[in-house]
Amino acid sequence: MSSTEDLDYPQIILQYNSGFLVSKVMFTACELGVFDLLLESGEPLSSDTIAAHLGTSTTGMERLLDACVGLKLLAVELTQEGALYRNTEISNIYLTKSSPKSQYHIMMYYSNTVYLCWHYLADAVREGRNQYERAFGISSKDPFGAMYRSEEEMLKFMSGQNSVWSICGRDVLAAFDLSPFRQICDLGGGGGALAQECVSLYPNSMVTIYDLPKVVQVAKEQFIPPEERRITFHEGDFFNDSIPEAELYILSKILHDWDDDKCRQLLTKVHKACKPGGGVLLVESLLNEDKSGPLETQLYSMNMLVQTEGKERTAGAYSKLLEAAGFGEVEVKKTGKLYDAVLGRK
Ligand code: ASE
Repeated sequence: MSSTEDLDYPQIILQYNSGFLVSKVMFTACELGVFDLLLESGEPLSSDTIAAHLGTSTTGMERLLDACVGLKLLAVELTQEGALYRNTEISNIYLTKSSPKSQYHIMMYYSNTVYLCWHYLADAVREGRNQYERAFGISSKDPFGAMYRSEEEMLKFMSGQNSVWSICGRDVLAAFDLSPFRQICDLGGGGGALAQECVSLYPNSMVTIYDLPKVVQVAKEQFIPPEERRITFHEGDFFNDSIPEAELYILSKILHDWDDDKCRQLLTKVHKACKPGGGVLLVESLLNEDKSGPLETQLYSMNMLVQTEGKERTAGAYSKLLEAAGFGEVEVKKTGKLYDAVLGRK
């Protein structure tokens, strides 16, 4: 701590105290369409104009905009007509709905679903399990039954997961040279953004998206263009149904949903289905071996507690799971971004 800092109320406590307010301000400005309007308008706007366009109160909107300025998500200039607000470059790229790198959908998922589960974080820690019963009044036995409790929730989750790959997809797929693998199966591939990134980076690859029938149906109808011939679909439940043969299996943010037993069960099944010489690519956010961080991953692990049966793990822990299932020559690549890559071979 620096000598100028007040020990009676250190900066770190002040900041963490209001951390959740910060998230909700950003989520709310996104949800109400503030960043979209300012992008479309092409010129700075007053809070009254923004409030009128978005159908909100003027008093609420002015305060929301000012908080966004404090967060550096908006810039303000004082003119004769009063304060005028505009997007920052970061907001234009990541917080507008139409941008190719938009994080809008994951934010809406955090704001309207994840946020409600986190209300019961203390209960989750006491009980060591997810909080669907308290948050939504539904059984927590089957986490994906709960997460996909309605078509709308499933769509929000799929869109949210897809938006992450616009930022990290290329890095995790380029971490290893996957060009020798032609026949790829993306287990739990969801909306298919990673599969699309894969066929674009490796033009000779064919990717089968394996997911629950209702997920595959939505992926076909709403996410993957029908002219994309290099992507096919396989409907099933990877714990209870058979897994098709492939040269490479991608398990992207799958193992973090499950406990060690279920992970070993799934990886053993994948190992049996895998062609000799083939492999498995795990895409996950890796914890440091010494438990020192990264903070974002430690927080994700808490989120896995409130939402799933899983947790985030170290590269060492994933290597052990792979080896227990029969995979060898395990290699780890940290990308420096949120998600990393672990490759095992049969
Ligand atoms: C899952 C991923 C997520 C299951 C539940 C989830 C995400 C949010 N909720 O496999 C997206 C990634 N974010 C986190 C916190 O891991």
